[in-house]
Amino acid sequence: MASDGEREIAAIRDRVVAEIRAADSVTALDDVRVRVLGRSGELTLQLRAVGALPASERPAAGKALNQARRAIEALLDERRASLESAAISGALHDSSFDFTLPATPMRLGTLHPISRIQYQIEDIFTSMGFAVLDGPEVESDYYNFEALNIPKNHPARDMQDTFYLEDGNLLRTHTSPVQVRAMEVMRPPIRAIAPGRVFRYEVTDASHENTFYQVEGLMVDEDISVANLIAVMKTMLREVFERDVTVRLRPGYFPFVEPGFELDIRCFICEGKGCAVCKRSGWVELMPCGMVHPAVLRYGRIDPDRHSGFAFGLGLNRLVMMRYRIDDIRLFLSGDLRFLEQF
Ligand code: FA5
Repeated sequence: MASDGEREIAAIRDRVVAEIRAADSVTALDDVRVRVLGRSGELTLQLRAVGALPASERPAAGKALNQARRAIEALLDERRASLESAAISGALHDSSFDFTLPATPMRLGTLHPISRIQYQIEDIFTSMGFAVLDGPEVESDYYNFEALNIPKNHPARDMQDTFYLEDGNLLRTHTSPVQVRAMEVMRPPIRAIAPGRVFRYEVTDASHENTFYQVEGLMVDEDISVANLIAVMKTMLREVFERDVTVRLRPGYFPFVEPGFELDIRCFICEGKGCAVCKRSGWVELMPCGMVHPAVLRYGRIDPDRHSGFAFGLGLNRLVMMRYRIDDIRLFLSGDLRFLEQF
C-alpha cells in the first residue's frame, strides 16, 4: 500500500507532466524545468528533505522521488525536441519566405594582376631550381648602394631618385640589395629570385610609378656566362607570354654588373607601332641585366677568380602591362574595382 509521502510525489509528478504537455514554447518549457528541477525546485527540495525522514521511510521515498525526476526529465527532453522541430517546419511554411528568390550573390575577390604574374614567375623559377627570397623594404645605404659598387657621391646614385628616412635609412630603390644579402648567407651554386616592392621619388606618367615591383634574379656558380643569362630570360618570357617574344639586348650601364645590358621587348600594346607606354619607340625597357661585377661578388664574400654570375632586375609592372595590354601603370595602385574585376 502506498504511503502518504509516495502519494504526494505521484501527485506532483502528474501535475508536472500535465504542465509539460501544456507548454507551447521552449521558453515555457524551461520555466517548468526551473520550477521543478532547479536549485530551489519543488522536486529538488523534496530530494534534499529525504535525509531528515525516519530511516525506515528513506529508501522508499528516495526511490519514488528519483523515478519521478527521471520521468519528468525524459518528458522535458521529448517535448523540447518536438517544439523545436515544429518551430523549424513553421518557418519553412511561413508564406513570407520565398524559396524561389535568387540568393544574394557572394562577392569574391580575385588576385591582383601583379600578384598573379609574380606567383607565376615564382613557379617558373622554382621549377628551374631557384630559391624565392625576400628582403626588407626599408634598407640601409650600404645594401642599396655601397655594396652594389655605388659609393657615396657616385653619379649613378642620381639614376634612382631616393626617398630618405630621417634615421639615415631609405626606401629601397630596387631589389638588387637582396643580391648582396643572398651572397652573404648562401654559398655557390646560388640560384635565387627576389620579388618585391620598390620606391622612387619620381613624377608619375603612363609608364612610371613611385611605387612599383621588381623581380631580382641571381645565379652564381663556376663558369656562368651571358649564354646562361639569355637562356633563363627567354625561358621565363616564353612561359609568361605563352609564346615566343621578340626581345633585343643593348648595352646598359649599371655599376654592379659588367658587362651590363638592357633587355627590351617589343611593345604588346601597339605591336611595335609606337604608343604612350613605349614612348613611341615600339620597345619597352623591361629587364636590365648583366654579369655580376667582381667587386659585388667580393662584397658578398665570393671569390671572383673562382665564381661568376649573372643578375637581372625585372620591372614587374611593365611585364604585367604587356601581358594584359594595360596602357597606364597608375591603374595598378588606383584601387579602381572596375579595373581589378577584370582579372
Ligand atoms: C634597376 O633597378 C637595377 N637594379 C636592375 C638590375 C638588376 C640591373 C640586376 C642589372 C642587374 P632600373 O632602374 O633600370 O634598374 O629598373 C629596372 C626596371 O624597373 C626597368 O627596366 C623598368 O622595367 C622598371 N622601372 C624602373 N623605374 C620604374 C618606374 N618609375 N615605374 C615603373 N617601373 C620602373
